[in-house]
Amino acid sequence: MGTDQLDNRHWHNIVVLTGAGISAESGLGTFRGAGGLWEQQRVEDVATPEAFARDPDLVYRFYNARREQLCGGDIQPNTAHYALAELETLFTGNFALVTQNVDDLHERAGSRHLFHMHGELMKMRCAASGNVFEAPVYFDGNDHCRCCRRAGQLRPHVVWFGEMPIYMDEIYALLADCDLFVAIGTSGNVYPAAGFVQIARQAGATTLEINPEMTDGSSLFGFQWRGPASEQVPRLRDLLAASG
Ligand code: BV8
Repeated sequence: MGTDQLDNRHWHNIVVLTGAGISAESGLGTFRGAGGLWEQQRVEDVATPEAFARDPDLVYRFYNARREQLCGGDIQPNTAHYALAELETLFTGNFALVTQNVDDLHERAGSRHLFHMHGELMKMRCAASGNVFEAPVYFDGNDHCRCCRRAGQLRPHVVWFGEMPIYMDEIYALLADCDLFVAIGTSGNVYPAAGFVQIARQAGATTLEINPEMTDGSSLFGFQWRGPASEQVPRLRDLLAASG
């Protein structure tokens, strides 16, 4: 399908959903691609509350290693992150960015109206109080939280499988009002994020998938731009900035 029909509309409420694919070109592994994060670790071993209860040190090590990589200096926002931040500034309507990613590359590229529905790698949470703090690169069960001043309370501020994603009320409200929904770099495997396109369609929105590959959800999108985010997101920025 062409993109011409995207041209001749004035959009008012855009919701963008990003997944691990938008950070792939920054050097961060995706979850399900060849050599993906989950291939090195079984999901149930590291990203569930049960895994944390069973072997907290394994889970601390998994997230400490990802923070070390993210903060190591080699990982920078890529063209797609910057193009989304520019689009947010240039677009005269309402623009909301929902990300499944826990990295901070969208923020570092300048995005502001951002919902980290699966939490944030650079934050930690006290399991007793629920207080959220900026995380150091490394922390584990020996570290004391500032609120309870006890060890063993701190966990990654990340949404594990079986846990409720964050900002769901805000996200559902945005989807109900959107007239353009764009999914970038997500395989459409993880719910409830994978179901957002259906909610947007029910709201009458135009839907666009940006991904180099077909995904489980591709057939649900009215438009599909096949290619890497670094090429397709600047194209989207130029198109939408012009239509303002
Ligand atoms: C929940 C944080 C209840 C951890 C993550 C039906 C309904 C509701 C729930 C379920 C359901 N069925 C099953 C469930 C349970 C479960 C689930 O979905 N399981 C799956 C495996 C079947 N969901 C949950 O448990 C969720 N909680 O349901 O609570 C509820 C229900 C409804 C409403 C409210 C509450 C919680 C899920 C959160 C889990 N935590 N992350 C961490 O990061 O360590 S999920 C994890 O997967 C990441 O967040 C990641 O972002 C996410 C999704 O993966 P993708 O981002 O899509 O990454 P992936 O590697 O899969 O794909 C990358 C894509 O990029 C590919 O398509 C590739 O082609 C593309 N790509 C590659 N290069 C590029 C590119 N694209 C563009 N440019 C490139 N250069």
